[in-house]
Amino acid sequence: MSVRCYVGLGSNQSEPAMQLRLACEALDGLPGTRLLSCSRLYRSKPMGPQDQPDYLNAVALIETSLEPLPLLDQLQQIEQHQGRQRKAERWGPRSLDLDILLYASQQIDTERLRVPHYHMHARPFVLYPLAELEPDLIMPDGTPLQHLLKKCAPVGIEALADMPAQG
Ligand code: A4P
Ligand code: MG
Repeated sequence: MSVRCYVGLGSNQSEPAMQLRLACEALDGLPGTRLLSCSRLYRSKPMGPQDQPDYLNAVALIETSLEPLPLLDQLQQIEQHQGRQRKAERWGPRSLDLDILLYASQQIDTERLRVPHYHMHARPFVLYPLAELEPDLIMPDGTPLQHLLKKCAPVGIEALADMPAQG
C-alpha cells in the first residue's frame, strides 16, 4: 500500500539548485516510489552557525510503498551519494539534507526517526513550500497548516523560480 509523504530538501554547498534537482530525480527513482510534485526553491539565511552560505530549500511530495525506516535509509543513501559529509558541528553546511517531514498522518517517535520532523512547525523555509503544495493540509495532531503559517511570518525567505530544468 502506498502513502503520501512530504520530504524537506535543503542545501548550501556544491551548487544547491542542482543538488535539489538531482535529489528530486533520485526520489522519483526510489523503489516503490514516485515524485508527485515539488515546490519552488526558497532562499534563506542559515539557521544556526552564520559563517556558512545561504540555503536553498524545497519540499517534495512523494507517493511511496516504503515503510518509514527503509525510506529514511534510502534518503540517507541519496545524501551520501550527493556528497553529504556528517561533521560534529550542529547545523553546519551540507550539500544535501533530506528530512521526512510528514509520513501519511503518522506520528513516529523513535531514536532514529521523529515524524513530523521536530523543527518544522517554526521554520518558514519548510512551512511555505509545504503550503505551496497543499495549503489545506492538516497536521497529524489536527493543527491546520494555515494556523502554523500565521505564527511563522515569511521573514527572511525568498521564493525563487521553479526547479531548474535538466541540462
Ligand atoms: N532523524 C530523526 N527524525 C528525522 C526525520 N523526520 N527525517 C534523525 C530525517 N532524519 C531524522 O540528521 C540527524 C539524524 O536525525 C538522522 O541520523 C536521523 O536518524 P542529519 O541529517 O544527520 O543531521 P542534521 O540535519 O544536521 O540534524 P538535524 O537536527 O536534523 O538538523 P535539521 O533540523 O535538518 O537542520 N538553515 C536554513 N536556512 N535551511 C536549512 O535547511 N537546515 C539545518 C539543519 C540548519 N539550518 C538551516 C537548514
Ligand atoms: Mg536533517
